[in-house]
Amino acid sequence: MSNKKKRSWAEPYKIKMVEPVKMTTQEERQKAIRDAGYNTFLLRSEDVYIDLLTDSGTSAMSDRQWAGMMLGDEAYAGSRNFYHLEDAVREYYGYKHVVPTHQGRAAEHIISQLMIKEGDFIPGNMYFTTTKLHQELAGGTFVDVIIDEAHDPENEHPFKANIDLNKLENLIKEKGADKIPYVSMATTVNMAGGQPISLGNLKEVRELTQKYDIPIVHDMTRVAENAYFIQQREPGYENKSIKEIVIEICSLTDVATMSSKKDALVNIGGFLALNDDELFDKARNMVVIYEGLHTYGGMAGRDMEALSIGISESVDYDHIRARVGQVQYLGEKLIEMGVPIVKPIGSHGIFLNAKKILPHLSQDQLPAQSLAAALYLDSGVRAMERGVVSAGRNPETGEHNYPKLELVRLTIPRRVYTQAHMDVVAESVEAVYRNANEIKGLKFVYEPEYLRFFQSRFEVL
Ligand code: P71
Repeated sequence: MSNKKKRSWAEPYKIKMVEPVKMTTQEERQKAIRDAGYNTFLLRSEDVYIDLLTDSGTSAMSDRQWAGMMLGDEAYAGSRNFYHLEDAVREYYGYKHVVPTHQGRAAEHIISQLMIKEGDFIPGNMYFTTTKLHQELAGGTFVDVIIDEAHDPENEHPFKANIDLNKLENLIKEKGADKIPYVSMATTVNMAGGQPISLGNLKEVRELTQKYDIPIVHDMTRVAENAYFIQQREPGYENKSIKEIVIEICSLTDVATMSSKKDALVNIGGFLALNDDELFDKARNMVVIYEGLHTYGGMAGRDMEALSIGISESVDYDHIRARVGQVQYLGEKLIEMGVPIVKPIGSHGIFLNAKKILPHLSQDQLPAQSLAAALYLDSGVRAMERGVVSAGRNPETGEHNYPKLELVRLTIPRRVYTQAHMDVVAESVEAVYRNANEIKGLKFVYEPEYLRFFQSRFEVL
């Protein structure tokens, strides 16, 4: 027998505990989605069969992490678990200092307040909702300097999170380096479809910004997933470990904000990590105003312990191959079915191209929001809108921002669902896609001021 045949691989874990999920009828789902104002954020999770709203805080912890929870030292000050976290951040990411926060946006809040002045500009590789909002609340304006390919869902560039050096340098020259407090660089860009940045590009960005003395703030929420793509795709890195690549990425940046609810496999938590002693003192002082003492920053001791262990598990090759592999499995199925999705397939989810699936709806009719509601109705699969609703309004004109990407995200929690769940999801997406011409648009009936996608309500047009 030829040994050239591709061999299957499976998840590098077995299941020790199960959480039953509720199956619902079409009538029950019809009522649930109407009661939720056609916003999947407002559904009760009990009414959801397969929950692909987000990979944030929804992953399954390992037995080692659960054992770590029992080792929580819930002292107000100087908990042993904080020192374990500090050790893990130093060993796996290489940053000198860590300030724990309750989750990622709290770290964004602190760093934005400390580094941004009124009238500043913050270039970044595509916006993320909370990151941009904190930059704006601090008086700054976000400027997108990602390569153009990132805005084209069909473009198969292997590193769609790369920064366009010309866009970046032009901005620095136009505004002046003193108006640019830092470059906001994310590894695996969420809104672009979970797309990675290459180390080659990051090195060039580092060289350019050092010339102007501009630091780099790294959103490292999914850095291990980015490292996996570098190992798989970037020449020269095929024999490096995920851990080595993660360390190299972090070494090219000055500050990092982390939502540890993703890569780091915990249900809650985050941190700010940085090298500069003076900035660390300021951050450590600010965290006590908003989060808690600097040795817990809004996290319980047990959660810090689970996080330190989660960080070590996140760079394990077998883990990351299975995690990204599961997403690729679902994506490849959908491509085979002819469903338009963002390509290449990203690391944390599949992004359905709602503009293409619902060509009869204008962006004002909220195609991605409508598609997410239709998918829930079909099978109880919960997804998230990532289009015009997420993009919000221009703070000056009050008009909707119209992003080029109008997407529905099927986000895969880590170590939670099986391949059979992925099959059920693919079949439901296919069924919705085949009848897409029957899907009606939606209109806003309630819209809050900030991060409107979370709480807005809609009615069918
Ligand atoms: C995701 C989330 C959670 C989320 C946040 C906002 C709107 C919808 C869903 C959170 C991230 C993230 C990146 C790259 C910072 C945060 C904030 N993602 N950077 O994808 O993906 O972290 O949620 O811990 O505050 O569902 P936080």
